[in-house]
Amino acid sequence: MDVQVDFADPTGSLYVRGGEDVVPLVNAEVEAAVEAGSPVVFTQDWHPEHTPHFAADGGVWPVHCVAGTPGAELHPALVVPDGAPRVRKGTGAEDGYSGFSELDLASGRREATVLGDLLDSRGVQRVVVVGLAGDYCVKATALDGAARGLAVQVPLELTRFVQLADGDDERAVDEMRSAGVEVL
Ligand code: VGL
Ligand code: ZN
Repeated sequence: MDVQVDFADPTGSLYVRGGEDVVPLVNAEVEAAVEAGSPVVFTQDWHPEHTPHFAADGGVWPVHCVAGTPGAELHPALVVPDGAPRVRKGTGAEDGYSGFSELDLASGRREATVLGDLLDSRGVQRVVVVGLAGDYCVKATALDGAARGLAVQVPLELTRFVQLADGDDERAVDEMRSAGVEVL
């Protein structure tokens, strides 16, 4: 999830502390998955210049991951296997958290991304959710995955938390565990 410059690089506009440290571990997980013949999907937070997701437009976040900007690129040290699908989310007037769906803040409707179909078409029953950030995108994706009936694992070594408020990391872990996500 969202191993992008704005989150994972210390110069990023929404730097998640320690984000760069997960990159080599994520690479190892990706390599292991590829060797096992398992599909690997990369997500990118991919926002318009103006969205109610940003503080400037009524939301909570600094401007980040604007479509097509350097900050929205995947981290340069991230190894992306040839042909690995990318799912972009947060692309409209939406929140950008779950890889499976986007909430259109204007209409209040939740719409599916391609991720669910992609996993279904490959017969995937178990997913490992890694990357950034543990209290937002990783959590939302893990919860949606569990709600779809997937077995979901979140290895804590492979994520970092934004922690807008103290304890957000523990609350996110509790929430995921309560939903049946295996937090390792
Ligand atoms: C995320 C904050 C704002 C995430 C996205 O992908 O975790 N967090 N936008
Ligand atoms: Zn975002």
